[in-house]
Amino acid sequence: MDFNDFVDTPRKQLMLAGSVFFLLIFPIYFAVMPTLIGDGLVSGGSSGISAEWEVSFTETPISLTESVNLGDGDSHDSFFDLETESNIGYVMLEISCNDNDDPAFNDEGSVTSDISQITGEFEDLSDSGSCGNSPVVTMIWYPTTNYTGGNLTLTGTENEIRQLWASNGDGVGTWAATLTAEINAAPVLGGIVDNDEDYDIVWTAMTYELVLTPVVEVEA
Ligand SMILES: [Ca+2]
Ligand SMILES: [Ca+2]
Repeated sequence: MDFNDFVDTPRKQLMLAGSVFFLLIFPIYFAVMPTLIGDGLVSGGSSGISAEWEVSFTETPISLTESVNLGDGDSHDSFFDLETESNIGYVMLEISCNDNDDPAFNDEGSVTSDISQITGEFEDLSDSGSCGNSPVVTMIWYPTTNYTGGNLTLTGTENEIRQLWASNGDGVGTWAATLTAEINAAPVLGGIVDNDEDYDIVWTAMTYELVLTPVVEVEA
């Protein structure tokens, strides 16, 4: 039996061609498939592919506003209960006042925070200012490091970027601060022209959802 015996009919030729096809295609299939699986499917679908992404933030603020009237040396404790499942970009406290009783003798405010009831590593802040400036005191904390809310273009896997831009539960709890008023009155004979001030206290937590859009480069 020589080679011609394998190919002397059209049916035998077809069978030989089929055998050769599978001899070639199986090694190629098994060589290529693990590569495809390793890059994409096993390590989490599309999130495993490193790519360039347009990163933006859909922001939703959670706010608390209160107003207090304080006399000289009076203090007020303000509490902001923050519970959210969302990521928290920043938490800001702004205190303002507008002393128009005797504008040349501006009242003042001193603020000390208390972060002892907050999840995560944060530092207490302390600051003071004059009612001639608005706001008198601004304090800000970042549960998401370096958060600005501005758009970014980043390269990496989707998982890497979502881990980078996350607050991981930090920042929830009861934010607290104590405001102490200092009233400065113009020295006017016959009466006191200023003995109190109205302070506005605004807490804002900026929560966000991450929006990732792959950057598709169109070849010219
Ligand atoms: Ca005053
Ligand atoms: Ca006043």
